[in-house]
Amino acid sequence: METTNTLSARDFSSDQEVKWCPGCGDYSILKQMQSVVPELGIAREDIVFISGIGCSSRFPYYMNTYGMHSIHGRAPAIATGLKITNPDLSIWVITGDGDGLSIGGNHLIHLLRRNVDLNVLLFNNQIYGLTKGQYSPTSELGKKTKSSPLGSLDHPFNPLALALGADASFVARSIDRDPKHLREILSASHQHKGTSFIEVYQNCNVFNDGTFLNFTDKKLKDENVLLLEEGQPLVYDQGKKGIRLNGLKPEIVNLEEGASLNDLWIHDSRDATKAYVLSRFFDDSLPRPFGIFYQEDRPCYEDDLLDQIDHAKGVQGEGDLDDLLRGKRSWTVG
Ligand SMILES: Cc1ncc(C[n+]2csc(CCOP(=O)(O)OP(=O)(O)O)c2C)c(N)n1
Ligand code: SF4
Repeated sequence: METTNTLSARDFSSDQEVKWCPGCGDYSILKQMQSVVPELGIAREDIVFISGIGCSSRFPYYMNTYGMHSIHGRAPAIATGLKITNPDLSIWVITGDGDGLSIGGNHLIHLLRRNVDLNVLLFNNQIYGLTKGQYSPTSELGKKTKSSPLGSLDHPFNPLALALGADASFVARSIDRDPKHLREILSASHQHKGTSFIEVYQNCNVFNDGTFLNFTDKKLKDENVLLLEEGQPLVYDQGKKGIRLNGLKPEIVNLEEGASLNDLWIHDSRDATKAYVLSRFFDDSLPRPFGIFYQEDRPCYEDDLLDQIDHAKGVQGEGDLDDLLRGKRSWTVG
């Protein structure tokens, strides 16, 4: 058996022609994944990528591992079944904001509350890419698209607040244009036992170009990106500004005008209340956080299920499928 740490990124690149538009943010996410998996020390045959439908969902074709481009919105259900029957696999669900939050929204929230040991990567480009630019559940209010020519009236989802509300045990955000950060978050999500939910901001340069410019443009990103580091004060804008809490209300303070580092909010990813407050940094009045918002250790669904089956077998014996199907009330017609 060859383990991944004897392999390189090139070994994880499949022979399939990549069919994303030139310049699409999906390329960077693929590249970071291909360079992280060799460091995880897992056998290649023990890694599986399962996606739904969308541009992002073409991802499994391009990873030289097992994979399945499955049914629209249903990757969580298929991945759950696979994990239960093969608990040793490292399983990655690849989905988009349309696939995971429109048609697949229900499947996603139930995966999160069950805490199956999987990694979910939601590529959020705030648009339906594959079907050529209709608004999605994360598109901003007033968004003009082919399906909302007068502007969208739908209040958008905040994916991280949704994940926290569904009691996800690992919740993080990263972005296609920060490769190092994305690789760190992918590794951390693999280390976490339970469902890891990662929102990745991804530029669709054809149908929604520049949506995340505030977080990628050299001139804008310092003022708008807040990198979360465990045990560290919330500081941004090259150390000039910070965030403090007034009760549970976040306030921006200027460190060049007398505010002290000692007054700042210290990031603790095990604090669910503060994670929720961070997830609400969602408009232009506060910088946008990137990193691990929340993590907790909680029993995984597949472990509990397998224990329950073992216990039932201990009490009732192995069981026999034919007997079960025949039941106690079957008879032979003479
Ligand atoms: C049952 C069904 N309904 C609708 C579609 C059309 N459809 C294909 S992909 C998609 C949305 C894709 O958006 P997203 O998940 O954001 O992925 P992206 O293409 O942007 O990566 C839709 C509505 C479909 N293929 N099947
Ligand atoms: S349509 Fe958008 S998301 Fe899809 S491949 Fe092209 S740039 Fe990427």
